Amino acid sequence: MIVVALDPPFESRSGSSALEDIVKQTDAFVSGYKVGLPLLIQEGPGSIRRIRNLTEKRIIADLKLADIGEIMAKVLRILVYIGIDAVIAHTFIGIEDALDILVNEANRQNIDIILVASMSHKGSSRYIDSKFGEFIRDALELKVHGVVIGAGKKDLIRTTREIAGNQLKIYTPGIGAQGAKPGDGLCAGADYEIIGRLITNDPEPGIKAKEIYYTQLTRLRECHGSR
Ligand code: BMP
Repeated sequence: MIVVALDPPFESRSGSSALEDIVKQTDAFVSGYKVGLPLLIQEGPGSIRRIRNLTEKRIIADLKLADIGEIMAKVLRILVYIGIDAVIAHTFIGIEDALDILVNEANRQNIDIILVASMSHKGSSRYIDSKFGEFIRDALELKVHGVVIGAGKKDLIRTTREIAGNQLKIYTPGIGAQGAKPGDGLCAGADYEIIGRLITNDPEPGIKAKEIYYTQLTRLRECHGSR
């Protein structure tokens, strides 16, 4: 139920094997990995291939795509080539000539699309959150794999689960460094918790991931009745 956000630099380790160390140590306890601009800019696209060679878990490319459809489809084809399984895009760009083209290409390439429905930072309330209901409707209309909702937004997570049932996977970032606790997203109804620094900055990322995994299980047992 953990998706590790692999955003360098990794505080407690240096050198070219830092990324490999984290993936190898955490692989047994996590559901997938999320890679984004920090990794791509710092270590290049080859870094995704290096991860691919180490794990069969899902690799999610988090470029928060927000462009015209043809360009996003082009980016998706390149990402497929380097071994990713899912791509995150913004929802606010709209369906016509944008998300419709991206989703068609993703379906052709057998790639999952995850849409940003609400973010974990405070500023998300200014514009993004005011369109939340429409974003979820768009995600359902497009039949995408899932949505991102900040782990602290428990009401939005609950509402999404109520509206979407199991048609959307819910990914919740904002755990640890940003204040929410492991299990907060899951207890509100999420499927996965996206966790970066709490794991990647730990001197023992494998032990930390294992500890978080068992915390998630305990929290889920405790909160199950009130979900
Ligand atoms: P951390 O656990 O270190 O705070 O990292 C969170 C990760 O989730 C980062 O990769 C960030 O880009 C991503 N993220 C987020 O924090 N909030 C969002 O609303 C959406 C995200 O993708």
